[in-house]
Amino acid sequence: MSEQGKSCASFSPVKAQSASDMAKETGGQWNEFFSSVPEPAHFQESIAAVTKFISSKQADQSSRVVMVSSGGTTVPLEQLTVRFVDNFSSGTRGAASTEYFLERDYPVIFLYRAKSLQPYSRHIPSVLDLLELDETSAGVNVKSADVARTRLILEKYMKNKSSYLMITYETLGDYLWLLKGIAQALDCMGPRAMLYLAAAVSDFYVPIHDMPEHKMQSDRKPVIEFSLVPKMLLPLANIWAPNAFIVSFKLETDEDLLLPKALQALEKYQHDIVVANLLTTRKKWVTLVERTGKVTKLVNSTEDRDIEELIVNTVVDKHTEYIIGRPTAQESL
Ligand code: PAZ
Repeated sequence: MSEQGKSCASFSPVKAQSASDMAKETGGQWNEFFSSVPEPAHFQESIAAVTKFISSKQADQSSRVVMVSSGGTTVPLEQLTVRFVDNFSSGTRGAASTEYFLERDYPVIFLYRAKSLQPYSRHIPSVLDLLELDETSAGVNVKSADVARTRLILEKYMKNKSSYLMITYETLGDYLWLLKGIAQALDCMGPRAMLYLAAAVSDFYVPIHDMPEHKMQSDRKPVIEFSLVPKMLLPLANIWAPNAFIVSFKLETDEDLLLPKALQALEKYQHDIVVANLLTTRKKWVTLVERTGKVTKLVNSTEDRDIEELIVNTVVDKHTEYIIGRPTAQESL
């Protein structure tokens, strides 16, 4: 990477006025959301770790940083939570994409749902099935058929483990608190920062004041009233990290909705790319939609390749164009 890096104050966001006005006008909704879901217990430590990680990269003017979000979110139904609503996401997209960003020299903040898939270890679902007893030495060996594959994974992990920072969340509230904090911390990187939002985030939640404190009893039908989660892409792209390159993901089950929804999101939130995918075919093909309206279908033609390699390589090229196209510090004055 050879483009010039910029510091925090040097950029004015290139966003339509309507989106940033709308973001400011709807500010009350985010305030209401954040006052109705508690801050995660580890919030301050997580943001301190993120800030330290970013500072260690910021001085190198050619360095970029990407935050990859990954996995589903839980929506608690009780304050002392026994039950929650969840979704299907396994975290494959985020964990695999992180590996390919590391291959492209991006330091990664990996914001992932606890117990969802992680980079490198995702290739080894069961450690016990990989091992065998060595009766001669009374030790343990990796089965000979798996040695080459395991060694390759281990080599990549050892090479890259200091270039990514893992931050966990569990609930929708934890996720959004951390997303906001990380985006604000990343704003200092200007256009060299990328947010790659692969997590499957709930659109519905129960505010704390609408939730029973204790476990719901089973002597009557439960009545649960969900509220709509405000659209976080609006403040993310217009207030929290207005200079960052932002890639969101859109999942649908009805193909007819895929493109219209992606175009609508770009128009409304003024971010950079939507990667649109269908539940059933998400590992085979995705459609990349840019703010200009350009649409590119990415198809994974081989079984032994991850589609994330294609997505990440395409998005990295677009990020390069984005950085080059931004005004320099002097030009934006
Ligand atoms: O985590 P996974 O690999 O099982 O699935 C990836 C995905 C479908 C959650 C992701 O590609 C995606 O579309 N995320 C955004 C979902 C949405 O909120 O529309």
